[in-house]
Amino acid sequence: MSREQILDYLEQNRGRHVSGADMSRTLGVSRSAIWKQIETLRAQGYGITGGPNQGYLLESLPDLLYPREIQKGLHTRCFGRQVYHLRSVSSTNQIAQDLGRRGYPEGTLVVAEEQTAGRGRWQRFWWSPPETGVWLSLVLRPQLAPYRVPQITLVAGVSCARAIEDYLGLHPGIKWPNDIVYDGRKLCGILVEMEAAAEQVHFLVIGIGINVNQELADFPPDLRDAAVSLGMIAGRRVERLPLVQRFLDAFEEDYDRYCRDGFAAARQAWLSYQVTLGKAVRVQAGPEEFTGEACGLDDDGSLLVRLGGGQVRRCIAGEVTLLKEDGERYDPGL
Ligand code: BTX
Repeated sequence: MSREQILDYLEQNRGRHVSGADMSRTLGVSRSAIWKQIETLRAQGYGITGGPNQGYLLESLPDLLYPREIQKGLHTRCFGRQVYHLRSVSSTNQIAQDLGRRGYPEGTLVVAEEQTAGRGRWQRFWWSPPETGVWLSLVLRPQLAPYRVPQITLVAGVSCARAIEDYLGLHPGIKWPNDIVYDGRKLCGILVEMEAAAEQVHFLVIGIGINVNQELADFPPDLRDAAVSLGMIAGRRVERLPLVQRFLDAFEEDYDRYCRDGFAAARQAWLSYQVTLGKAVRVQAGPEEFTGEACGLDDDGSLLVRLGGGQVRRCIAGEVTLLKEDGERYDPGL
């Protein structure tokens, strides 16, 4: 008899007390063994009332991203079919990279309640406090040349925006390449890391961080003007589980389409969320910095920027700050 079976049993009988004796008969184990497992489930956050003599009632599920709970509502073929859940970890990308090197299959998911050294792009940090956000990483194994990897980053951004929109009815924006923003504040960040040879990607790790239930005062002072959470926008507590499930469903669908048909569909979808084009921008690309007007998204996902002299520059990777006409920062420019 596994803990899982007890949970299934309680779930099938949601809303009514089930007697320890009935459970013991159906599952073929002693009442004291059941009681022990119930104690463990309680420690894991399942709200189970009652005892061996009163019967048990499952009142609430934990607000934690347990593999079982994620997988119950998932419609994917392979994303999230293998899940590693951690209470606290340095970085889910770090763990997913280790798993990738050890040959774990496409779709392997690492999800944590907290990251102590969450990372952003260019060695920046990603603030990931306990139980208030979605901090996850996926291992992917696309048949892809490394130069096309920035497109997958855009695909992930679109899927994330779509999941948020489907779930909460909010229309978030995407700042090139893939900051998900709301009213100019950062809601979600995406970090793609790869291991590749010259011609072929070995595997990718796609890391997604979504702020969900932090309040403004919870944010570190230097992020308060620039960051936002879904709960702050919705004005209520937002459940994380359905968000994770919708993201995995959406991303697998978009990723499969990308692998099959190329970038065109994701590009169109990206355009429907973007908040960068038509704006004055400053671009930091490696050691170079230039300003101009963001004037298009190229077929390969590069940002096109028209410089003062009319010349158009393509930008494959870089950091974009939206500017006001007078060159002042327009967004908080994280
Ligand atoms: P980024 O380099 O675009 O953004 C990092 C910058 O964003 C930081 O320098 C800081 O100013 C700001 N920032 C840090 N934390 C937050 C936050 N919680 N909300 C809003 N702004 C913030 C974006 O990098 C990529 C982030 C990916 C995070 C995921 S979480 C799961 C996975 N594991 C991991 O270590 N990283 C990824």
